[in-house]
Amino acid sequence: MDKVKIIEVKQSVFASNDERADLLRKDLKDKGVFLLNLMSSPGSGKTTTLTKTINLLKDKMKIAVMEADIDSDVDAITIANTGVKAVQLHTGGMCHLDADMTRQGLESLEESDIDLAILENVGNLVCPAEFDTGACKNAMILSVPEGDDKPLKYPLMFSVCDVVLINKVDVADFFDFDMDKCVSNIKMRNKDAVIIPISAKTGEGIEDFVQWLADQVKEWKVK
Ligand SMILES: Nc1nc2c(ncn2[C@@H]2O[C@H](COP(=O)(O)OP(=O)(O)OP(=O)(O)O)[C@@H](O)[C@H]2O)c(=O)[nH]1
Ligand SMILES: [Mg+2]
Repeated sequence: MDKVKIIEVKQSVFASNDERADLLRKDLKDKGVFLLNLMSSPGSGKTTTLTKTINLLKDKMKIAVMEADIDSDVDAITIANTGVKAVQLHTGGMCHLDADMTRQGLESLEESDIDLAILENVGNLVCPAEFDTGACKNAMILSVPEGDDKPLKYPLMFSVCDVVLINKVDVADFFDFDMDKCVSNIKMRNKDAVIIPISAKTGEGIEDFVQWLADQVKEWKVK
């Protein structure tokens, strides 16, 4: 039997993605489900970060993950190996998910009582930032090898994010990456963004992200 389900999600036929996104957020609120949308360029460490995060949180809350990619099921299998429910969403070549595609993904999880649903969006610093998925919070990962100038080049991605994880700090010595410059570039785009340097490889900083995430889930459920 296949390890994970693969769902072909279809682009929304609805005119207003923003309205669909607000509706999805309201439904999530009513059900007490917190949805995190995780974005980044390909290979910055989304799946590795999620694996570490899930291992620290899975005994405290019920987690389910949607892995969105143009093809393959490798990320969903990686996440399913942590023991939480994971589905692979195929976007039919699209470089992002919209709110209705996200709703199709949530329905395909076929799970009740989820506390935390996570969407690993398609790896891309442009299109995913343009479409509200209906998530309660947006997270993005910028990894050290990509360079500290990315907030200057991709403003929207940084301005829509609630938290920015600066990943792969374990290899910082091998790159001309200026952490202070990076933080100030992010703050220029989004003064309210929470910034957490991490290494998904060594685990450095992951507990700080887990704490941030657990606080968001708690806050979403009580309000
Ligand atoms: N040195 C180092 N390597 C890392 C770290 N995090 C991830 N990697 C490596 O970076 C590569 C890509 O990691 P993934 O977690 O697959 O990245 P992703 O963002 O999920 O990639 P896509 O889903 O393809 O967009 C893998 O070889 C990881 O082992 C880190 O903190 N440090
Ligand atoms: Mg991945």
